[in-house]
Amino acid sequence: MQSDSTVPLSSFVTMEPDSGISGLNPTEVQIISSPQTSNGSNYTTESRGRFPYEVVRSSEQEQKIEAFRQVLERHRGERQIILLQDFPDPDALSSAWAYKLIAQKFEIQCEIVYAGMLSHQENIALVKLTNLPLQRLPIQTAKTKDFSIYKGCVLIDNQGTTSQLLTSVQQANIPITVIIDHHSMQDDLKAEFIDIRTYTRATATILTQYIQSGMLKLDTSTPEHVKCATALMHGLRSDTNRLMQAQEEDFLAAAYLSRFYDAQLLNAVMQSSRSKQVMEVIERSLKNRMVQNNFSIAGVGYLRYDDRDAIPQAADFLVTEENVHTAVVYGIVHDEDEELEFVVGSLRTNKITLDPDEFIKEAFGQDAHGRFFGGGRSQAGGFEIPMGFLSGFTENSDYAKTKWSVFDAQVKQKLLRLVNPDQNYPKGVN
Ligand SMILES: [Mn+2]
Repeated sequence: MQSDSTVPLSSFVTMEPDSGISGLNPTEVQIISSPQTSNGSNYTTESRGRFPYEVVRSSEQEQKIEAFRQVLERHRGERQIILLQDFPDPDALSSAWAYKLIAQKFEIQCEIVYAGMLSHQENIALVKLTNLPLQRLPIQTAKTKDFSIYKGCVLIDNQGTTSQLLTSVQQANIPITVIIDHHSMQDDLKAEFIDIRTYTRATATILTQYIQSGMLKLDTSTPEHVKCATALMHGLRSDTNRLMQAQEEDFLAAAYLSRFYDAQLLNAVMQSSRSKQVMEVIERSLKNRMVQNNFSIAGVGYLRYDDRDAIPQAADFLVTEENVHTAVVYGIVHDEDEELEFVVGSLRTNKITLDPDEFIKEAFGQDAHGRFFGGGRSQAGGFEIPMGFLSGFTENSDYAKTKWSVFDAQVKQKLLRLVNPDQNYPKGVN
């Protein structure tokens, strides 16, 4: 990798990873190999099993678990709606399922819903092979749906900014009961219980910790438990780049799940192949990419709504190129149902000092209501910019080309401003 001096420090680069990039705060989780805790008094252990490692929780973590338990207890017997991002990924899917199973222990019945598409082959395979309880709730249906049966709404692996459904649920005056996420803080949402850990690699790790604390006793003779543990393992692996970016707590969660998951089932989920459309988008991204300062940037033109997940898959692929630490892939996604178009993009990075959330926010800014066009978590980010008045009329191919070239140039300039700040914005020189 090139030396950092070629990439001028700007506000999106965090040199001192105080938010936990270097690992968990050592006072938060302690691993012991012997019954004595090394530094003392503040820890309580769960009952020791036959495994040589046990998680020791700080009193702060114990309080969080207790608060979670109390919230669920307060809502015993109610129905809740779990909102996922419009394009749910394995981390979101598995974590929502784990929440649903935990909530069941409190006789809370949950429906897991999403508004968009399951377009990634692996996600379709995950849902099909595990019978993951999930419902698609398109936004048109949501607009007329009676939400009054739900006493609360739950956001898992998102904070509402990536779900079109939140507006409908809020209009129905359904309170947000729980938010569990690991993305950077988005809107200032109020909820009865919030567990947002921006230093944690996967929401599946957080849910696994809740399970491990005794909120759900996993049992290998219960197929649903085995499948959910397998889904969590997949979610955790997929948000940590197959554990390569996993931290101690993720490995611990994975170690715990390894007692329950079905390795063959996980293998079957991961064997799913890429669709032809995804291959074509990857091909376009390869052809169109420009590499500058270790950033690979590629516009892929127009995509159908159903193929939107090809964008992150192309970014995953581009970031594997030698001398590239960060890839950004974007295109114009056409939503035929709503007659709307969006510029949609994904960022993937291996550069530990690059914060995708800040990078995306800095590059694209906010809309008229002060909402950012995107954000991220460690090593990944995304954005979605509504094209509003400029949506549509792409059946005319000359016009479509012109429109794409304008948006392509605009997105590139916004990105390049951060990639080579000096080159694009010479200070005081015109
Ligand atoms: Mn996640």
